[in-house]
Amino acid sequence: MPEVITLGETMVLMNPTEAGPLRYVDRFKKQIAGAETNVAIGINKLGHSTGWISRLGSDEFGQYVLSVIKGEGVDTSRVIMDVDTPTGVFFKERRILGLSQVYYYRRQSAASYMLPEDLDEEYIASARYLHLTGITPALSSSCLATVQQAIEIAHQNNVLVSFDPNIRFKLWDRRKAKEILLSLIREVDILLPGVKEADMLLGKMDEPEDYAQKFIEMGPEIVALKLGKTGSYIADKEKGRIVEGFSSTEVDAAGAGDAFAAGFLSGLLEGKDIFEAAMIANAAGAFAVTLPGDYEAFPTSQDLNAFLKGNSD
Ligand code: CKP
Ligand code: MG
Repeated sequence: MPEVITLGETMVLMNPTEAGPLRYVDRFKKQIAGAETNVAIGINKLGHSTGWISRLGSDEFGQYVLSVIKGEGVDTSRVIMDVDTPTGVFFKERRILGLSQVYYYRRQSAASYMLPEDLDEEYIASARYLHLTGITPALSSSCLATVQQAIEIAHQNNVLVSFDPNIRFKLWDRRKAKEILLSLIREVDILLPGVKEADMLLGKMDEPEDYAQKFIEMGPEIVALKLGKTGSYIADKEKGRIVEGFSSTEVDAAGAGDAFAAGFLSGLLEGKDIFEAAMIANAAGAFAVTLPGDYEAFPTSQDLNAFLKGNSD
């Protein structure tokens, strides 16, 4: 049974091979993308077993997504293939001056129909970590109920829950996002927010430690606040500090947060302390941004060891 289980939607990504407004772009590379499978693939590359719970359409795109994820070594035995609903699709648009964005075609997708009854309790109970993100509860009320139920199962079975808020304003409005995400954050063990997400959830604060402190008061045992190239601020109930980041050449930032989560959970699985785990997480994040696509540049354990050795010489 997998050491880490994730749950969420993975879509076909139509990734333009050229920059510009999509009305002028006519070439795309077909890939797959989804925050939770990014994490599962990332942990797998670092040498630990992972499983993914979801629904896909029983269509060509669903078969494609399934075979890529299987091919990356993630257990897909609990994925439901649904004949009545389609696999989600999204497009990236690469522009200058922060105008890059994504266009989702995922409303009423197969994954948006996930239900608490889809969850195999024994499967989740046998894992060490359950990784969730704030994307899934934004997809539908049944997806929110599924996430809540998965957390409940994890708690009953001493499985630690890690959570990346991954706030997507294209999926829900600010007020609802804030209310639901804060209620979920109270239930998780490890929280992995970006600093902008922390601003949105808690209001602007002066220092990383202020956000971490506030989140810890709410419930999580560990907070890893992602600070971009600076690195991350890591805290638990007793201690906290910045762990410096690594520089790398950025080609595509999508997936960096997921590589961070993969590195952090892999570190914890190996018995590292929170600061060592954060160093691995920062390094995985530095790898992730170097290629187009979400997870293709994530490091293997050999890559990571060579990189860390090179950076310590
Ligand atoms: O926050 P990240 O850039 O790491 O997340 C990227 C993923 O799941 C992307 O793969 C996309 O499929 C999504 O986030 C999403 O639903 O937005
Ligand atoms: Mg993210």
